[in-house]
This record gives sequence, C-alpha cells and structure tokens, in this order.
Amino acid sequence: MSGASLIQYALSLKAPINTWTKSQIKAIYNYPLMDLVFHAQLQHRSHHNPREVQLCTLLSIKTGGCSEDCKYCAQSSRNDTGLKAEKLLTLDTVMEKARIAKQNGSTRFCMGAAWRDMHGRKSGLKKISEMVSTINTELGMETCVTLGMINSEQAKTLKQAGLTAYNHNIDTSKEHYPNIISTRSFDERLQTIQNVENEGISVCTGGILGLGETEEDRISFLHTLSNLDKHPESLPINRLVPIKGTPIVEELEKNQKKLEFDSILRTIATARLIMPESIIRLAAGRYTMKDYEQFLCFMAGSNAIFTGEKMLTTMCNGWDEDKALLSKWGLVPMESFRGKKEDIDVEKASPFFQPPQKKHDMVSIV
Ligand code: SAM
Ligand code: DTB
Ligand code: SF4
Repeated sequence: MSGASLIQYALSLKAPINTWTKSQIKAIYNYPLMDLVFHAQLQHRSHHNPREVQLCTLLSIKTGGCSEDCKYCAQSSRNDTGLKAEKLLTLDTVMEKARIAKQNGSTRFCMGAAWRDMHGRKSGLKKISEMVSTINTELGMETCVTLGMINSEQAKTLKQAGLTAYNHNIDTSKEHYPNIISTRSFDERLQTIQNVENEGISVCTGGILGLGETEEDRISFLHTLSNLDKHPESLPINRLVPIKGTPIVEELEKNQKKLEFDSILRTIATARLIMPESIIRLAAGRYTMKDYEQFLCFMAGSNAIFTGEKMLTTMCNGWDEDKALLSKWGLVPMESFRGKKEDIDVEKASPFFQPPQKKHDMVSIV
C-alpha cells in the first residue's frame, strides 16, 4: 500500500488498531511533510477537541543517586553531572508544589523518582501512595508517577491510592536501546508497562528523540508503541536535553549526530495518525524549541505539555509564558479527567471538532 492509501486507511479507522507493521509506519513517516502534518491534524480533529491542550506539572520527589546507567540522564550516579542525591520529599512539600501547579492551571501532577525499581521500598511506596491519594482528594488533580520498574502488587497499591497514570518510557527502539542503557532490558520496560496496564492504571510511555538514533529506530520505536495491547493513554516525546557529564553528549559530539526538527515533526505526526486516541505530550527539551516549532508540533497532533518551574532537573517553560503562547494560538487548557472524544463537551468544543461517531467494524487492509 502507498503512503497515501495508508494515511487514508488510518483516517478511516473508527477504533485504534495494534497491528501496524514497520513498513506501513515507514511509508507514513516518509510521506511529504506538508501532507503528513495536514492529515495528522485531520486525525487529531476527529479524536480530540483541537482547542484543548493538557497542562501537566512535574516534580522530582527523589532526586539523583540512581543506580541505572542511562547515558542521557543527569540523575545516574555513574554520570559525573555534579547533581547531589537527595531524600524523598515530604508530603507537605509535595502538596505545596501540587497546590501551586493547580493554581496555575495544571490538571495533572506528575512525580518522578530516580530509582531503578521499587524493590525493598515499602515505606517509599506507602509515602508515595499517600501523596497520590492526598492530591486526589484535596486537589482533585490527575496524578502520574514515574518510579522505575514496578511489579503487579506495587501497581495494585498505587491503583488503590487513586493513581491516574504511570510513566515508564521505552525511550527508543528495541534495536538502539542497548546502546543507551545496559543495566536493564527493553523487555523489562515492557513488563512494567504490562503490570501497570493489568491493574487498570493509564499507561504513559514514550521516549527521547536525539539519542543518535536513525530514522529506522524512530519507526521501530513507533512500531513498539502502536503494537502494545492498548495504545498509551499518554505518549511523551522528549527532545534530548544534552547534560554536561553524560556519556551521550560526548558520543553525539564525536559522531556529529544532530537531530533535525523535521524528524521530531514526522515522529509526532506519524504517532498521531497511527495512535489517534493517545495524548501526545511535548516533554523535555521543549524550552529549546522556538515558538513556531512548538506550533508545528501542535499542528502535527501534540496536545499536552509539561509546564511549570522545572522538569525533573532541567528547565521547563513557565506557566505564564505557556498561557500567553496558548492563548495567542486559540488553545485552552484541557479539563481534568478528560481526553477521549467520548468525554468531550461538544458545546464547549471548537466548531471544527467532529463529534464521536458510532463505531464501525474495522476496515481490512490490503
Ligand atoms: N527513573 C525512572 C525511569 O527511568 O523510568 C523515572 C525518571 S526518568 C528521569 C523519566 C524519563 O525522563 C526517562 O525515561 C527519559 O525518557 C526522560 N529523560 C531523562 N533525562 C532526559 C534528558 N536528558 N533529555 C530528555 N529526556 C530525558
Ligand atoms: C517524560 O517522558 N518526561 C518527563 C516525565 N516523563 C517524567 C521527564 C523528563 C526529564 C527530563 C530531564 C530532567 O529534567 O532531568
Ligand atoms: Fe535512573 Fe530514570 Fe535517570 Fe535512568 S532515566 S538513570 S532510571 S532516573
């Protein structure tokens, strides 16, 4: 099938499919950019209110001292980045930050810990569960945590606390992954995602662009995500933030590998076409993008951002700056616990939003 027919096929589907092949994804990814972005925007409009952008704020609740060897990360104890390891924050500190995030219009609060996994962290899990349930009950915000690998029992505990989503990135393609991380496998990442999914927690998973990956890697990365049993509820696209002292920075300099903005745009547009219902979040490195680059990412189908004082250890675009930008473009914050087209208040939506249609049988592909 040609790129054009595959795009038409993607647009004709009434429900997401998880049978995309690498060659189909490649044909879509390589379609002439203007047409690719245009059709991604059409897909976006038939699954989401095109005016809405989800505002999410991050907090590092346990910074630094991580035992993993992720080549890009400021928080790995193996990387000489000058970051000091800290203890788990207290409930009071976290609530203060969550309150500020809510006052500034964020509806999802995401807490990150620099841990490999939750093995032997019973008291940590208890404290984090308390943070999740207090944010839920006192502030009514969606919650997301990213704590490294977790098993089914730990996922169950977080679900009982009222956790909305768990972030666990596959980061890159299965093929490129061993070049980036050696202390845990790609399949271990998938296992945690499965554990989270099985307990009925929304899965937030995506990756980083700019790790010296090839176009084939970006296609393979999208292939893994779009072939998960269920597409991620939320799909973060991070642009590598080059941190001094991390091995990836030296490697990229040596290989003279630079990520073109077009590749980010193609990845987002392709993700939107093949995973129509996922919320695509412009994550780390957004502060390095020019306004018009961010605008193009929204055109290609992104509909969420991290906004606030900080990411985990790197810079984030601030609330006021983001509010001004979104309002200039006629975009509004997404309300809490919203996202799917079935939840959209049609009265409040853009007149260009296409209301949900009855689900049809799947169209077969030739
Ligand atoms: N330790 C947990 C884990 O690895 O799942 C949670 C925290 S970890 C910092 C969350 C994600 O941040 C990583 O999976 C990676 O995708 C992203 N990240 C970390 N450092 C980054 C960097 N320098 N540039 C872009 N994204 C980064
Ligand atoms: C994700 O994909 N990006 C966020 C969130 N999930 C936890 C984290 C980005 C961290 C960027 C590097 C830093 O700030 O240290
Ligand atoms: Fe640790 Fe997560 Fe950083 Fe890897 S990305 S070193 S697991 S904090």
